[in-house]
Amino acid sequence: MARTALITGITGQDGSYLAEHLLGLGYEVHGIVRRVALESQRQRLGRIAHLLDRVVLHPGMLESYPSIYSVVGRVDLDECYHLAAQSFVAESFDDGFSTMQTNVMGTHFVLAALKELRPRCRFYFAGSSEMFGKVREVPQTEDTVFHPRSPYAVSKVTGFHLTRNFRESYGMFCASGILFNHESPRRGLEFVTRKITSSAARIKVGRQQRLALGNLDARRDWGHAREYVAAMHAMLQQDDPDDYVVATGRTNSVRDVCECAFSVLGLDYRDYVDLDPKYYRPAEVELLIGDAAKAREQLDWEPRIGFEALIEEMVRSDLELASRGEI
Ligand code: G4F
Repeated sequence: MARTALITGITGQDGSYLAEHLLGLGYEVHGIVRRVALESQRQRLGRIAHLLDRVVLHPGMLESYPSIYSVVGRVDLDECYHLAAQSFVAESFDDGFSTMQTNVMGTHFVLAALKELRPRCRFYFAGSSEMFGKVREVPQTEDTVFHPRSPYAVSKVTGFHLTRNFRESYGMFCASGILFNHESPRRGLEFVTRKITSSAARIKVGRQQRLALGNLDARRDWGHAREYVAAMHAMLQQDDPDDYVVATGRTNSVRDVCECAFSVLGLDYRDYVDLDPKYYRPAEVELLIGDAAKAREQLDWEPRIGFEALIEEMVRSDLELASRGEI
């Protein structure tokens, strides 16, 4: 019999790739989406438009326990992937309260509803390398101490501990992925890689003149989202629940992204990029680089797409969109 999975955040970058991955494995896939998304499908369901006849969408909101409870009660779930969150770090400095509300309470609501109604359902929590923040060691592993540097990161540390607490207190199968930055042509336009690739493409076709950025020296461990969702699934197939770092083990600066993206189009980023203090964060995470040895050994997971190939894929996709006037 087909296994059934629920994805919160199914309309996002990771949710859309995960839905494809699970459908490919024969799963029955359900997703929670805001009611407003069902009413304006073209704008809000774009990433899963090609999957709409193969997934079941339930209107619901993370901010409401009754809403989550009712969806969880409706479907006999084997696995739940909790990806929905306010995931833009910069925004969390502007409105820490709603980031906390959505990310902390939302996670607690999903865990509590599963405990009540589906205690045998396996649960995945989308942890983040932002939890390492002001890093205590390089590279970061599952044992590295957290030092979160933003309301977003604090919310993810709390969600991580909640997840572990449900595992240890109630014997539920709850696992967390500590995913380092992962990008793709489906990345939101506000995140730095996509901001750069979309701007470079728009500049190339004459739809934009300049690109304003913040800290060019920040370094991240950037992988491809399509590969990272396979690790999420693998975590829920283990004999015992655990936490795993998912990363490439390579770090690049924001400047490297600029150089790579513009050079794909035969341009020099130095001719177009301006620094704007508006994009600096009150507290920055300077360097992230993960050691995914545990995922390699236990999940048999390994990233194959390198940094340059990732950025080039994003640029080429954005060039098509920019040529059609869609970005
Ligand atoms: O692309 P970013 O906004 O991603 P960030 O903050 O690293 O967070 C992303 O990855 C996390 C995993 O580690 C996720 F948990 C999180 O949800 C999200 O997906 O910024 C990357 C870096 C930062 O250091 C930022 O200061 O780029 C720097 N940056 C420089 N100029 C900029 C800009 N970031 C953005 N978004 N926009 C700029 O203009």
